[in-house]
Amino acid sequence: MHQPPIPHVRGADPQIADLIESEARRQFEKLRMIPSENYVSVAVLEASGSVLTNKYSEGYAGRRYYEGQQFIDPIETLAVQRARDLFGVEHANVQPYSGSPANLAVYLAMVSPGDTVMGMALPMGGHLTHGWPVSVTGKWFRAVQYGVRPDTGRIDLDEVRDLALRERPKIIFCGGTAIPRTIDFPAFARIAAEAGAVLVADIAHIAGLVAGGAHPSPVGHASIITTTTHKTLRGPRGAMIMSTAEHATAIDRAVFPGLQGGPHDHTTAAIAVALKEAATGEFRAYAHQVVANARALASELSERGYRLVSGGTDNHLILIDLTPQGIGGKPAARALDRAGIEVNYNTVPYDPRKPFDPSGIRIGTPAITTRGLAPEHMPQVAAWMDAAISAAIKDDDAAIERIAGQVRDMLAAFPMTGFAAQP
Ligand code: DSN
Repeated sequence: MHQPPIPHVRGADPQIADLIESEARRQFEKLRMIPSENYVSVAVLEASGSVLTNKYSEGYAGRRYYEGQQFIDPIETLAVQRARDLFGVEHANVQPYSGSPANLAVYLAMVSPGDTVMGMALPMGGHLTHGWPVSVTGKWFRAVQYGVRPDTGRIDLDEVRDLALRERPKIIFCGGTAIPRTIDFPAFARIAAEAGAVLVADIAHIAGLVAGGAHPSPVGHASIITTTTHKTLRGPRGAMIMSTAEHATAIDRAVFPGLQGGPHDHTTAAIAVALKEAATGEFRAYAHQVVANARALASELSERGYRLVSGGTDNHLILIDLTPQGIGGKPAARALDRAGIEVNYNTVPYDPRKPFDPSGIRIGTPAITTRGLAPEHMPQVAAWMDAAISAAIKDDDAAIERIAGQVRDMLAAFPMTGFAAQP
């Protein structure tokens, strides 16, 4: 059953209670390998589900537009201080509702409609809000986009430099959603300085790795850093913008009143709890284990003939081009899900197929590492993935069902925060 228990939801709304319980069990029984997902602690869940949701707090600590902030102000101040301490930044704003609003606030703070901005193209591993044409950031700004080299699957920093010097963007985003390799923040900083741009590091995917010392930090290189709080950082759905003191006022004004109204105080409290957890030695070990698991899994998959974009991984994420297997990303992801392995279909760089039916799948180890899986389990995980994809190619439903049962049996031995197998 769900932890903490939800008897009041059950009393008031059995339909929703049933769905929440089913989702908790689904999360318990599946290898959750979407790289942007995780399992938060029960402490984070409790803070998210607290009476803080009842409160309005437009403004910032000590400067609010509503009364009754006696306890909200210290909660937000603690969250801000913990973010500053954990990442070593001069300023933190913990109010953005999620990653896209955080990035939009950066645009509002730093540029005007029509200005040139630069980011990594979405199909190359960037994010919608880094200037992709269908996003407001690609419609309202003159967005120029960089990618990865077709032969290496890695960012070509000479190409980034040439583009930046030619186009003179006001801001340059580095980071993204499907980048399996270390981001070279010092190199991006040198390019931004040469081009007269402000460097923005979007570390949503790797924030927990940065906090845990398993990925280099952008601090000292990017003067603005955005992140969600719910991926490798293992907090609630939310986001933060961190910056040098120079940009603090512009960022704060852009978040509120520029873009948002009242912050979600229950989320702020849960972010504070997650940041406290992320400052522990246990979390550092977790961050390193996430990377060790991804490396072990990448090596197993390579040995089984899978084509990994960039040839492997340095972080939590693996992008697989399934073209050699002769199956699209979408049918593969669907088969894997039925086999108890949850991933997402994804474009690969230079994908000849459409984004809704792309060539690849994107997998990651943050959630399975939280469950307690270690590198010694990765050969089995790779074998199951391989068997499920082969079964999908052969339409072998029985094999897929068999794998789902084996995954369920294995995971029964790995406790999940948020679910108790025995009430
Ligand atoms: N949802 C994020 C991810 O899955 O990477 C992107 O917005």
